Amino acid sequence: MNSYVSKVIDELKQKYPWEKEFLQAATEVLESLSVVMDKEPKYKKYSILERIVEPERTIIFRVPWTDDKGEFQVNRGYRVEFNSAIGPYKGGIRFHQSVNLSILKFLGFEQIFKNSLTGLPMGGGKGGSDFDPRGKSDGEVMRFCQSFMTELFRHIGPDTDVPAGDIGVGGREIGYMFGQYKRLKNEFTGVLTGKGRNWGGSLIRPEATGFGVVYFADEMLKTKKQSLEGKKVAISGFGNVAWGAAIKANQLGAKVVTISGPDGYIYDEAGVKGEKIEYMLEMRASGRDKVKDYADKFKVKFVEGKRPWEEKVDIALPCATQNELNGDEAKALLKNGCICIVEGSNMSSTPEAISAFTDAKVLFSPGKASNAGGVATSGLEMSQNSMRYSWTSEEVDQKLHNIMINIHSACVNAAEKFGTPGNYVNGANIAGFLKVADSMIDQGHV
Ligand code: 2IT
Repeated sequence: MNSYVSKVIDELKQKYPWEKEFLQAATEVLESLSVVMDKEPKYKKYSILERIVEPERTIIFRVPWTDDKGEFQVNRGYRVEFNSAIGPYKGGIRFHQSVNLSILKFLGFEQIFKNSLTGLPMGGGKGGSDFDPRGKSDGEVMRFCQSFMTELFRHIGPDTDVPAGDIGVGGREIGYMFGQYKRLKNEFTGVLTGKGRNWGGSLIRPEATGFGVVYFADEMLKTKKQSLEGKKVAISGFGNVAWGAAIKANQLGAKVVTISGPDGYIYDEAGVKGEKIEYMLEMRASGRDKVKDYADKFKVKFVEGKRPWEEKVDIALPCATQNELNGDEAKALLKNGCICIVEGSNMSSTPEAISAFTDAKVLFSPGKASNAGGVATSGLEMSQNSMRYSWTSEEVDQKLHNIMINIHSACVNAAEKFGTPGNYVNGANIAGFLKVADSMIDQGHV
């Protein structure tokens, strides 16, 4: 490994030993950049790596709210404004009991490179709270969102930082936060994306992440003269990304046989399609967070406490959360003949899983490339808001599809140029990095 890279990784490990997820994400990116540092001494000269691993600004705040019983509750709120070299900070907000600074730094860091890959002018950021949305009433969610925005509003803006949804934050939460922002600022602007279609949201934004994952998978398969037609697909999760991926995979002729939740996974030999896909939305709206409901309703196999990677499939689309596919599961997929793994969630695979895929030379794409369709369509929402105009579904879908094709070629080209053809991890990290790093150099020592 390049000595500048290993020095920066060592320093990070010493400074933030408890930030497990952030160290994992940063190590992966920096290791990919070793070859770039060997070739281009300017990045060391300008301390680009030391700067890029440090968020420009981190905001941590108290979120007090009152539950339906009138009892006082307190959560922690965060916004990590990681990098604004190529545009305003941009990235989702996650509401989940596991949220902490390490997870948001990992997500914000990934977002820098992902947003760069989209080709749109967006910097990297991420936010959230350890608020647990499970079993909360609409009123509780609204009061929580209003309180969260009452602090956050002073730090964001359409030209400063534009949050969106992530796990636990969908159209309803964006609506409550947008309403509160508007009230506090007396401004109707594109300060958030993922808005409702009646009030500035982009068509196709809800579907975009999952559609993009499948468009990307299609491009990867084309490099091997293959397609999705007739392929068996395992999807994990049943949220927004899994839902969009299931729709598009069906449209392109694949058969989706699994979805999953924190309670286990379901296997549906007849295929997750038609009304069954729409049922995923109902499961999400119920706030129960249980995929067993699907098995009960459609009378299919439910495997408790397991993830779907033990099933025999051609393609795996992890669309649930980080580190949801480990080394043993990767080996099980490979043993069963899986040829293509496309991450829909951020950092779905552990480093051991990635090594197993890379060693086996199967098609593997990291989330920052293959799930970039979500934030790309957020970028398109920002453009429409700035123009005070809206595109049709077909126009947005076409632009999304082109963006995914472009990201795919950017990854393939960078991987090849830097000596690891077919390695989408290196390709995505390098292509995403170069644009941001060169912009940082152009803008001086900031
Ligand atoms: O991880 C992601 O890219 C997102 N949650 C979407 C971010 C966005 O700003 O649309």
